[in-house]
Amino acid sequence: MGDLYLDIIIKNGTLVDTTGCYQANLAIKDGKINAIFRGNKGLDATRVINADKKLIFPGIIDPHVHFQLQDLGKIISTDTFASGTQAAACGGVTTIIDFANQTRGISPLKDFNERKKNADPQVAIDYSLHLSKTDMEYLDEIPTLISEGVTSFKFFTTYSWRNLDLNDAELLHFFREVRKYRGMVMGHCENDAMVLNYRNELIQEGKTEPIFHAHSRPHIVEEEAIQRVLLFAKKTGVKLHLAHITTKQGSDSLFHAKQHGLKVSGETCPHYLLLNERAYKGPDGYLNLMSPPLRHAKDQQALMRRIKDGTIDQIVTDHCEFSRASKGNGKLPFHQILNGIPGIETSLPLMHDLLVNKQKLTYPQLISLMSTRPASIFGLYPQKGSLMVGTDADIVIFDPNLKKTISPEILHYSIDWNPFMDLKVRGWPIMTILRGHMLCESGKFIGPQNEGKFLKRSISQLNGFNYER
Ligand code: DUC
Ligand code: ZN
Ligand code: ZN
Repeated sequence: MGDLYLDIIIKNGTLVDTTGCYQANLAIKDGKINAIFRGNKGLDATRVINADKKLIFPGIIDPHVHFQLQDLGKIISTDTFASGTQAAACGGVTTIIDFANQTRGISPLKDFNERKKNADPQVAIDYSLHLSKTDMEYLDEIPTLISEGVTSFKFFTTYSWRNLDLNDAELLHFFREVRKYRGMVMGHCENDAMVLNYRNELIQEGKTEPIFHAHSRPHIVEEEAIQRVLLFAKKTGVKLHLAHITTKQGSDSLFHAKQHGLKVSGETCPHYLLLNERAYKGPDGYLNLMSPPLRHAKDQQALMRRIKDGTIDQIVTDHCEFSRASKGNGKLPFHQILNGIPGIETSLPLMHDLLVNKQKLTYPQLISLMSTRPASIFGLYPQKGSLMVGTDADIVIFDPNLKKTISPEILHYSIDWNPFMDLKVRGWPIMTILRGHMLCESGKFIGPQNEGKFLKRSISQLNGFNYER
């Protein structure tokens, strides 16, 4: 059978990419998509999968996750790169981008190398890293980082109490340097002084329950910071990506910036679309703290409009998993509770149910938001984010009619709680394939545990835009 003998043939499925949905068979050989064809063609394979009434998606890409989060050198989140990437695979995710966080005063190259060394032996799916820049030292390492495949540089406008923020002068200087080397910046945008001010007022008034986390970071906190960094991006010409937009005002600012021709993109997360401030009430309210905080129905409707009109480019999870104990078991004031919730395993089924089943977006729109745009924004397309012959065979087989109720028991996280507890969805991934390796089948991780590889990204076509020379 020679070259024509294939590893996997997926028959009778409906393939989905950004151009449309079409009935075809897909063949995999040596980790790549080898053929897309109709009929029989006399091909044979080690495994033939009948995907009748199933959808075939390119692997989901989540370019904003925090596995094995460290603070001051200590791991504080509950997952590891191993457990996190296995849960991701069970949710149909085949590529993540995590972060190497620069420790102030330390070489970011060193932080990057350590983070990579840590992740490499553990990852079940492919991954890349953004570099979070926390001071003005070592800006001269940017070109070396870019040549190592780190092309996106994160900044924070807040978290001064954790030494993560850059001030305005630093931001402008940092943007100019990244622009010089043709990279892109990605921002967590909240006004630090306002957060501190609101927070102190609330604490002085004895208002320390979880709901006051949201009150300490009202809409203006996000709106101001987004508008400021957009101005800085305009001034310096750097490509800018806005992380986790939560407000109507933030998404409107992105819309106007795009209309004015800025090289800018933006994202939101399933929790901002599905949960609101009410999730901070009740005995488990403390678990749902993240930043920026959950908002109101009006914001959810506005975000949905900006998804539909193409302003919001991608859906990411900002996955950051903590146990009840590490969140303080409900005994801490809001400003001492660790921020972050899990989301990576449920993002595809939740977004399929919300965006396709309920909001009537098309399957190509869903795949654009969760695979193709993330790949193209961060320089992974077309190797990732497409179903094209010759590209990586990262595939999700999705049953659009399989019904599930979200609960910790059906998920692969290492925690006993979930922010989307008891939500019912129709549609669930039933197989996940990474470069031809079957990783998950029928809700179980069955694949090789460390088949994942580091993806070196290149600056050409980052954000879907080229810098003019
Ligand atoms: N906020 C962040 O900025 N990072 C991780 C999780 C969170 O809630
Ligand atoms: Zn953030
Ligand atoms: Zn984050």
